Amino acid sequence: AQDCQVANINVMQNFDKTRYAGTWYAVGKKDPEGLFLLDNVVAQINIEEDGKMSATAQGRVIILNNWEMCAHMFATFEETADPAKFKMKYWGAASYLQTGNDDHWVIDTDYDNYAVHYSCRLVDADGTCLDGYSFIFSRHSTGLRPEDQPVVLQKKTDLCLLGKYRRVAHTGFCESGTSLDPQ
Ligand code: AZE
Repeated sequence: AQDCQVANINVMQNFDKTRYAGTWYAVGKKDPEGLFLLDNVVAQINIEEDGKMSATAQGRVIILNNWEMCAHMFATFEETADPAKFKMKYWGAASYLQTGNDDHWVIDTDYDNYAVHYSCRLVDADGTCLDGYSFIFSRHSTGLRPEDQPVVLQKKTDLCLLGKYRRVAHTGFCESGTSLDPQ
């Protein structure tokens, strides 16, 4: 959708949520307005016994008075008419973290190496996205395989977000005892 209309964005065909399940490391992100996950973002997608998709995610955030912490987040997903488009309800393990109801669209994935995620929070009057975010996920914390980079570059272009992504560092911040959350 090079007209940048949110309604014309192509998502993954024949999306298979069971193959999407498992651990994804964010290796790139385009931020929305306001507070957001900074780095060390890891998502774990689960399929519940009733077949519904859920997720946990973590990432470094800075809240309130420059308080740096590892945010532990939970999400449930509501299916829509398009199998690659979900409504994601999410909340934090601690009450001062963010809650919300965002779109969760899977733009493209090979399930084994990369996934391109997109969420538009606010569609402008002209049909383009006024406020949204996107993650480039990898099954490998080290980044994308060289052969996946051109595919992802094309998807960033299709989303009209080329040049708006930042690399997501994985420094181990959320892996040790640095979390101030209740477990
Ligand atoms: C996502 C996919 C897996 C589940 C979740 C995701 C998004 C989480 C946020 C969290 C924001 C937290 C903030 C805390 C202060 C897309 C990675 C829940 C957007 C800003």
